[in-house]
Amino acid sequence: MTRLDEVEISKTILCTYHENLLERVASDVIIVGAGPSGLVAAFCLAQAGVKVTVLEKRLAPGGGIWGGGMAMNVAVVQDEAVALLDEMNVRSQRRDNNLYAIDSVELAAGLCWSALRAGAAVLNLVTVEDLCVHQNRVTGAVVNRTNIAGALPVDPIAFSARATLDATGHEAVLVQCLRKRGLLSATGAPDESLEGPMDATAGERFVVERACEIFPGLWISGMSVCATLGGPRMGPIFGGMLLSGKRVAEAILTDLQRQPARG
Ligand code: 48F
Repeated sequence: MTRLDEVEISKTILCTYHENLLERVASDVIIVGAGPSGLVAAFCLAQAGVKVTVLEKRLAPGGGIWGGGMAMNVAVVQDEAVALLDEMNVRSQRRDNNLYAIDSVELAAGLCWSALRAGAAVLNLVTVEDLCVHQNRVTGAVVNRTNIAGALPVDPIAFSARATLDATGHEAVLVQCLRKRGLLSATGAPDESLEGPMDATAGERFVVERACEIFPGLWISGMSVCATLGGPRMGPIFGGMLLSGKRVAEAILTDLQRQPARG
């Protein structure tokens, strides 16, 4: 075995991490939340050549995927999502009624792997506390280490992006940052919203069709869409989350291509 110097191991971590952090302080797109919708959006945008940075507050990316339904680690999707899973090399097993079952661990790992291999970066244990807003446009995220955020009197730092995606799930954390200051009112988005009771068909359609730019520079996908606009919850079915991420990525891409003309 190679003779090891402990300090050289430390230097390798420090240099590699901080080189990466410095590289990621400015991105085309920041995605907040590494759940199913955020990871698919990261994959699609990175594949299109966009510089994407995913910020995840927990140790493990994957969001709600790991728990499947009632902590049984099986994720279910409908047939519309299977082509996307195939593209990401995630295996699914066809069951009855056009439903497909996926091992939750394979889904979480497969989405992470695909997003990384496409060129996205994922920074874990980073909590987004707030947004940067300049001239009525979101221009980036205010971030802190998860163990520090809200626990110690330590200021956060800022990351910039041309587009920021709120993929934080039921909490819609970034939307709430604007809402509590009354900044969403002018956009026509509701000042308050409550997820509706469970309706799988309507909820799945809602998260795909209503994924959008909710405020200049701020986009929503996945459960953030329901939490922001008051759509129905859909329970343990994941196809809509995946397709919502794809849909929002396509919309962001179109917007980025138009942005230089905006001046
Ligand atoms: O909740 P989550 O999986 O969001 P999603 O992509 O998918 C929802 C489904 O998992 C499930 C469902 C399916 O029927 O309804 O709920 O909409 O992932 C959200 C991720 O965001 C992270 C959080 O840890 C999770 O991994 N997150 C939340 N707040 C922050 C954050 C924050 N302030 N900063 C960074 N990450």
